[in-house]
Amino acid sequence: MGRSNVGKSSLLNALVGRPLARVSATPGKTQLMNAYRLPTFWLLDLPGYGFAKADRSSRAAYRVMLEKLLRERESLSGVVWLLDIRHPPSADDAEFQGFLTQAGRSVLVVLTKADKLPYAQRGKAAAERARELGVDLEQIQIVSTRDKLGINELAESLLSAAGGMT
Ligand SMILES: Nc1nc2c(ncn2[C@@H]2O[C@H](COP(=O)(O)OP(=O)(O)O)[C@@H](O)[C@H]2O)c(=O)[nH]1
Ligand SMILES: [Mg+2]
Repeated sequence: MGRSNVGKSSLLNALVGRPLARVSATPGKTQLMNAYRLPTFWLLDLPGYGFAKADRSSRAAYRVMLEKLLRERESLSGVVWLLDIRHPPSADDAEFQGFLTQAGRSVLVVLTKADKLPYAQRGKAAAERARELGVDLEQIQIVSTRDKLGINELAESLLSAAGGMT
């Protein structure tokens, strides 16, 4: 889950090692919830929030879908929440965090597009994001699909998070 254009589909493809999910040249392309079945669990690629062009009724429908998923889906073992490593959480991110907190879901924060920052700045940026989000640094993983950074580590975390829930 995460903002439109944060890198959800790219990360999903990097995790499974195949181009299953469509990576958008134009933001806001993934309108449906796409489910991918892996050997021991499913990955859901959700439509991103914060797409400025969406009209009011589709925003409302989106919110209902999201709240229903987070509140009611018993088989949902956790949420992988993607944020761009370079930017503080937006108002849309804060709203989404509210949904997550209310639903009491376990969350793994993934900071995307690390290649966009020089190596030496990544640790500091991650610490800032952790502080802004109010989460422990250990709850955060840094990835770059472009540089194939952190993908295996994230896969390990997902496997262990989903492992007890099959
Ligand atoms: N530099 C860089 N660009 C990325 C990375 N991951 C995704 N992108 C680019 O960001 C844009 C949006 O990616 P996409 O996966 O479609 O995002 P989604 O809307 O969240 O599914 C595309 O142009 C991707 O090529 C990354 O790790 N590094
Ligand atoms: Mg997408």
